[in-house]
Amino acid sequence: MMDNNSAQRLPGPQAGAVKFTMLLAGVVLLLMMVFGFVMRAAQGNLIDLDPAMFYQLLTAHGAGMVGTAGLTGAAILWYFMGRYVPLARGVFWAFLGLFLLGVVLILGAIFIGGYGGAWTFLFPLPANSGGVWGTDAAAAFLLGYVAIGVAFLLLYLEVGRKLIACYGGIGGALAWPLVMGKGTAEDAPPPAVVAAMATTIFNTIGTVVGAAVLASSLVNLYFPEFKVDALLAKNMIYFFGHVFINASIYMAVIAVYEIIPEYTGTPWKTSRVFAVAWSLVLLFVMAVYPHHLLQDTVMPAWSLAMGQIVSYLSGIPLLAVTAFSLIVYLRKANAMRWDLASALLVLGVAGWSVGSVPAIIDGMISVNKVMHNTQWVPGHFHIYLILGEVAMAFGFMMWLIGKPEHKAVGGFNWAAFSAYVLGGTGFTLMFLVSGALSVPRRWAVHAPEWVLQSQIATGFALLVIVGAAMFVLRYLLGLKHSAGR
Ligand code: HEM
Ligand SMILES: [Cu+2]
Repeated sequence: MMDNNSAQRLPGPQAGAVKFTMLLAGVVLLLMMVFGFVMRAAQGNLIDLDPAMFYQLLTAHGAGMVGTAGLTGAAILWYFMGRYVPLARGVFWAFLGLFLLGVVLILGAIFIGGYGGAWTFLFPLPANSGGVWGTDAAAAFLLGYVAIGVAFLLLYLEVGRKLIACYGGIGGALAWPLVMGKGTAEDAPPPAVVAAMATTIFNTIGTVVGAAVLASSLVNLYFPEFKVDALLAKNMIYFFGHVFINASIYMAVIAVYEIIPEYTGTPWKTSRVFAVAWSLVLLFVMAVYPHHLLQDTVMPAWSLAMGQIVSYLSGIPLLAVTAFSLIVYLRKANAMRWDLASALLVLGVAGWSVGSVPAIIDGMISVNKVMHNTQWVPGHFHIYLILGEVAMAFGFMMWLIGKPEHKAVGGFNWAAFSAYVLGGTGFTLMFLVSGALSVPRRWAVHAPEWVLQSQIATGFALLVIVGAAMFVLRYLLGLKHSAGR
């Protein structure tokens, strides 16, 4: 274990690999945003798009965005864990290689094979395409996910075993002595380690469950007599999908814990409340997934009731590890220095916290009856993805390029930040408005009375893309001078 304070000043041991990954991620985010823009423009009748192509874009956008969110989260986790434990370099390259292999398979399945069954690959949709795509395309898509799943398992295996070895087991890394009132805050692992240990555990479990349902779906594709229980498959898929996308955000917040102290000069220590909240996050993030199945009346009633109750409760530790911790910390700190990196990181925490509110609302059975499968759903998750996870990823990228003059909030940077925040807010609000008006989600063609909302949203989407393109450009130009990180 390295001394926490001296570790803070060292560049990440695999800074080059991480910087390269973030560049790839930035470019993919932009491309996927353009796909999103095209879909919204088609819903607004601004362009003519073949519905089959809409579903291909929807699939690519969903899988591509969720995958990239995971990729950026994992890169952040890897970068900062390298400050505390000795990580084997080859593992990150294997992770990236397998990840890219998965991307190639998925893109091939969609744009060569015509697969358009959405990122959730809900059984038996991959197999029942109604002639739109073939079995091989479905298999390539599922195999792409398997490659990405193996990539994540490898990464977590390395991070998990090193944390366990260096911090005295899982309990030690999760700061359980502090939770029990035995240890002191001085001896507790730093916030980043607690977050890394918790995400490693729950996303490993989520990925293994995902791998199991992927494997059964793959066998079923070629041997239909091997039957998969549809309800069980749905449970496993939503468990995996829910846990994976949440993990991407919970990994990205490590950047906030590690970088913000540089802007205040005050170390960020693990407190007892913080440690308790992270252990609750670890449990709740897994227990809450039935909120995706509230309309499945065949589910046991207790599990749906649990989904709703845990949905309410999980807001508390979520806010405790994000907004509340940040506010408590900033009050202790003397002064906060603002630049593009710190502004984006704080935006990420705010966007994540705000986005959890419409999510919890939709997790209520009485509301879900009305809002299920409306654009309310993409409304809430685009808030905590565009203004949450992706904002934190961009914040990390801006911090990586070092020099203060590249990050100062003024001129170019201010314009980029404003476009991104304004665009992101307007774009997601239009989804929420459409959802409140019962506009269904995932429809290629919109009824005339829904078109105006889609058109306004398309304009805001353009603003988001302009802002994001400016961040990526800034990053690219700044990379040359980024040797210190
Ligand atoms: C400029 C930014 C973006 C635009 C214009 C955009 C647009 C869209 C549109 C139009 C949909 C389909 C809505 C419907 O169901 O009717 C969608 C779905 C989705 N988006 Fe985005 N999006 C953006 C950013 C993001 C980001 C940053 C993420 C994640 C990191 C993301 C993840 C998703 C996911 C997971 C879906 C659901 C796909 C499905 O229903 O299968 N999007 N987006
Ligand atoms: Cu969920």
